Amino acid sequence: MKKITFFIILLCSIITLQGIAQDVKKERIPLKHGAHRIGKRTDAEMQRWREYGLGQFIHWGVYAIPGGQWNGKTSTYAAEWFRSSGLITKEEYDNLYKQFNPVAFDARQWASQARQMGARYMIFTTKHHDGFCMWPSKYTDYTIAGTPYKKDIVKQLVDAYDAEGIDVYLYFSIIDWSHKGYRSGIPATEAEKESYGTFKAFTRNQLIELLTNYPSIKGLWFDGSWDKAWVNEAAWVDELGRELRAMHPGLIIGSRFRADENGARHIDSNGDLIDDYDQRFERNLPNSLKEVGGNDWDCVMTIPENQWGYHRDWSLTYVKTPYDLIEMTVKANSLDGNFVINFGPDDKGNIRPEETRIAKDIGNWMAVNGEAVYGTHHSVLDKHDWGYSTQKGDKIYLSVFNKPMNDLLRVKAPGSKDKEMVYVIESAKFLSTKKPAMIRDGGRDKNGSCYYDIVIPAEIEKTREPFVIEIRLKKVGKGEKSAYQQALT
Ligand code: JFZ
Repeated sequence: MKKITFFIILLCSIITLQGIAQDVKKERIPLKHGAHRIGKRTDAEMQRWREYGLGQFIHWGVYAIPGGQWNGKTSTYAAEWFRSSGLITKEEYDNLYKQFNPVAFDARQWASQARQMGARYMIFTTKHHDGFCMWPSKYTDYTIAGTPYKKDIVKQLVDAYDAEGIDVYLYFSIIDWSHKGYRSGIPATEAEKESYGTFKAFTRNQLIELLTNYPSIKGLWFDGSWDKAWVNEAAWVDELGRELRAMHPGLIIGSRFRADENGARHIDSNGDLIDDYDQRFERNLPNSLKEVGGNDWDCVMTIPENQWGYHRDWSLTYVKTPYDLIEMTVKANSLDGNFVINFGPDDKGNIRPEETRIAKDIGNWMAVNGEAVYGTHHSVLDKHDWGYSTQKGDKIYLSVFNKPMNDLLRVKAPGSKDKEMVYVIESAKFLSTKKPAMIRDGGRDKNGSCYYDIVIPAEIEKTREPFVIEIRLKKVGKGEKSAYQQALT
């Protein structure tokens, strides 16, 4: 008897302790500089961002001159980091801009190519870590104005992309190797603090300058914000963010701009996303909605393995194919994110032929199947091995990348809470041929989920291309299902 009492007491204390532990976990830390909003933004500008589906990134700067090679030596480093490659002296690199003269640059041609690819927004590197400004900044001489080319590149791009109806976002690196006051470590002495203060003022001035010069832009895409010195400035950076937002209503800023007062980046000390969308999926797509955590997010992707800026030699790593990139685009949208493909133009202002071909192929596919991407989100269906599904309103898009050998596409409809009702496929058509699909009934499982086999016809099969089937589901009485399916097939 005593033993039983002991065990009951033990059990009760375990349960109570667990309860306390959970309460402790839930307790929120008061934060001044964490997330300023819980959950997604609900305004029209952010809704527009959410519907882009596909974007273009452009990394362009003086690093395009070496293009990963110098004095006959090739760097396997990211080409835009060439200043740190060890193949060039800092002095040589910092004088490259005196030769920057992209005579072939045609902003309208780039914008027209981007539109043809199906990009709905574009992110442009106004300033990368080297500090070189692609606009004539008043606050430094290290800009496009000091090159033989002279003309404002940011302005030309903003105007050209605006004219194509493609929203522009400005990439801005906090790291700036060209500024005397820039440092990565936390300033310790008064002199260091003062010097870092000049860098902070400079950064603020440049950001205000960008928003003033290019008022049509929709957002800022920050990078290089991981230095301890910057992370340590949580209050100041938060205030700067407020100032920029006040200047530019609707401005969109990702999670790679500022840290909270405890140094937490992207996700604050309470687990909430800082600012408007999650930037942590760079070159690394999530695999489930759980990983996404209910936040908006983007995934920026290179075409070779890890080259953002122009590299002359693309034979060093695997180069993604248009179908790889299309699959990633659809996958991103099936998990509520945007996918952004990077381009690295050369020093003359040409987009390399490989990138042009890829853009064209993606554009041709998007022109037929883009409905499965734009304005869509995750669907009510489970993940299937043949590909990804997206949804817009009551239309569900099945994007097929792994076609079954038997040319039957098995689809599992969701289970119905009402035991007497089941889901049937009300309509199904191929986006490429616009023809309806034949469907075979595939039975029902214990949970009330119904299975259907969509027949892939020879004319789709022979294209050997990823394809999309648009379906609509309908809830019917259990008994009606067989009659309905017979009528369909
Ligand atoms: C940064 C840059 O250093 C790089 O040159 C390029 O511009 C890219 C878009 O951004 O690189 C990063 C930044 C963050 C991560 C990885 C690479 N990250 O958080 O995994």
